[in-house]
Amino acid sequence: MILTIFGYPKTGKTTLFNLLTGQKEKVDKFSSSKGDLHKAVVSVPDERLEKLNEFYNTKIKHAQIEYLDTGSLSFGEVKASTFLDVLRRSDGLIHVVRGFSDPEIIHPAGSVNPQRDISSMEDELIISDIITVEKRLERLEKDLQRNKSKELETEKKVLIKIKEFLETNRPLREMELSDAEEFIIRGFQFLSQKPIIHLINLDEGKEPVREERDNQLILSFYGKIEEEIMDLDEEERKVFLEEYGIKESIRDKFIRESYKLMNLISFFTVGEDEVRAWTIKKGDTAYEAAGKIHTDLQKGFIRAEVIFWEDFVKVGGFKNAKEKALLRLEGKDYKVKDGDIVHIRFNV
Ligand SMILES: Nc1nc2c(ncn2[C@@H]2O[C@H](COP(=O)(O)OP(=O)(O)OP(=O)(O)O)[C@@H](O)[C@H]2O)c(=O)[nH]1
Ligand SMILES: [Mg+2]
Repeated sequence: MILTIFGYPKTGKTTLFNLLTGQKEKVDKFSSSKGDLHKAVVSVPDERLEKLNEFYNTKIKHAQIEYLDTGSLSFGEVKASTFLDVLRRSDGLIHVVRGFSDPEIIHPAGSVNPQRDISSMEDELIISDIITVEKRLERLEKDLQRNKSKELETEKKVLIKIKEFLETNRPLREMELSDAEEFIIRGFQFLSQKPIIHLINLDEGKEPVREERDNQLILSFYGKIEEEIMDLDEEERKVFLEEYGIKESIRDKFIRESYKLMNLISFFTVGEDEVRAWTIKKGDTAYEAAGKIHTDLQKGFIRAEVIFWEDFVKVGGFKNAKEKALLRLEGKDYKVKDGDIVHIRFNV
């Protein structure tokens, strides 16, 4: 899963990136980060893996998230940005918003106003999608003159509907789409359709923010304080955060919130060689889970043996579970649940 941090200049993007990944990229008041792109892969902490591994004593593989930190975008720049492709390839967007005051760091709009910047960025995502739709529609017109294909006609109809929706100034994540429509537009990677977290970087002492809407979440963090205590060990960090009245560091909070926002869940595979967590969407089937592990498992799918991780621990491992007939046999369409241990039976 790729999550991309982006936003207007000097909002604390790289500070956040460092907090989430433990990297030490340069953070500074004045120099421009225009062309920069930082990358880091982090493991998703999951205590269940340790519990499961007590039965195997082998290596643990956590689910992984790739974080990208883009250089700054000026107001109005998204549609023409060099980072457009990076944003499109992302599974989710993290928009860092300035909420801290610091007279030395100039805000390009002249004042600190998180709500204004959030709606301005939302507008920019919508505009960039309108441009994408218009370009495609132009092309489609030309193609249709040469070749009256039914498929192209359908695509045109869907895109016109999309365009009309966007022109009411609403992001695509709020639009109800049929599976067929969804399928047609998938390739465009529309920015306003992606799950987004607007993350406000606050001064210490300010009330934390949490607001949730369709696929959109507004949260806050305290960049400066958290940066200062980044190198402390976990216990000391906790004590410091408490002193500042901060309940949970952004690092701990973030993965949980992004999983929830994006409707992601984890399932496990266990064995002598590894105990491993995999990320899928809520509602994904055993067939889709098999494909996540390996295309061969999906192609040759026969059945999935499934047991909930807690039952597995309670009963004392796979062998006991099998003996007590606690492994359920599920078919292709079984909807995998968060915490399921899944073992795919397949034909080669
Ligand atoms: N006062 C204050 N300063 C902060 C806070 N977060 C970041 N800064 C400072 O703001 C400056 C820019 O921080 P970065 O993390 O580099 O911001 P950025 O958004 O990556 O900046 P660009 O990539 O250049 O757009 C640095 O001097 C930080 O120390 C904060 O919460 N409070
Ligand atoms: Mg930066």
